[in-house]
Amino acid sequence: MKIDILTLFPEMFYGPLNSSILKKAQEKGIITINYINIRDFTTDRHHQADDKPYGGGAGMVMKVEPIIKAYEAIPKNNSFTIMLSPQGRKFNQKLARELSQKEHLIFICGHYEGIDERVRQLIVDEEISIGDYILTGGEIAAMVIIDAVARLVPGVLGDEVSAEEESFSDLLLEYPHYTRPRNFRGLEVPEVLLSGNHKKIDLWRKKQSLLNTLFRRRDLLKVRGLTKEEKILLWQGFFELAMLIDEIPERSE
Ligand code: 4GY
Repeated sequence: MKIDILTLFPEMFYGPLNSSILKKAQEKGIITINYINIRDFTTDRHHQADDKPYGGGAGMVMKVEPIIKAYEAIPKNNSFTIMLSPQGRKFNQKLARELSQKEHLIFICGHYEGIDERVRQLIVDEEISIGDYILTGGEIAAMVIIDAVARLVPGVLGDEVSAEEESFSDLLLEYPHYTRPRNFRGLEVPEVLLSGNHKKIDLWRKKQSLLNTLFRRRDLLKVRGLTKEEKILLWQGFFELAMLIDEIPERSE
């Protein structure tokens, strides 16, 4: 997958996108990230990439010409252009999956008050928002999307199964994870995980996922639905929780 990022602040990306899994993915050549400084495509004496808004008002607006010039300088034959803003389609795992099928993504990151409307009219395929809050620019939103999309590209995660095996593809939240030591400051790892009984472990994990999702995100469960087996597992988990009441000592009235 090819990724081009149009921004006035390319240095914002260097740490996050050149660490850990995305660093490896680029070293392996599975994804290629290219940074384009919009300021390099200004033509005036002061290299001005922004200007006062027509009609007046506070702040500055990013100029259309440098962005379009920067976009036109990108070699492309089948690209998909994304602009980040709170006005966009809400980003989620489904959209991440859609974008992971594209061969070339181009991100336009705005800053200041906004971007000249004509940029959207001319080159944007989809405007995306990562949530209902206002950032100082689109850069951090672009990084969030690139991270979520890149891990779905085949070969990016070392372990091929783990991208899709994970919580959201099953529309359930994760079960709790543990590693050594068995006891940390009195907190024990659940016995079943030490049993070596993989059928039992899978059932325990499924039960934990179901309980977690029921307690924290009932909205997800209502959309997903539950099989008969899953309902039985949940009732079982429920009963086991209820049994904890009996472990509490009785207190005189
Ligand atoms: N939320 N999701 C977001 C954002 C900042 C002015 C355009 C968001 O994606 N982007 O808050 N962006 C604005 C700042 C220019 C981007």
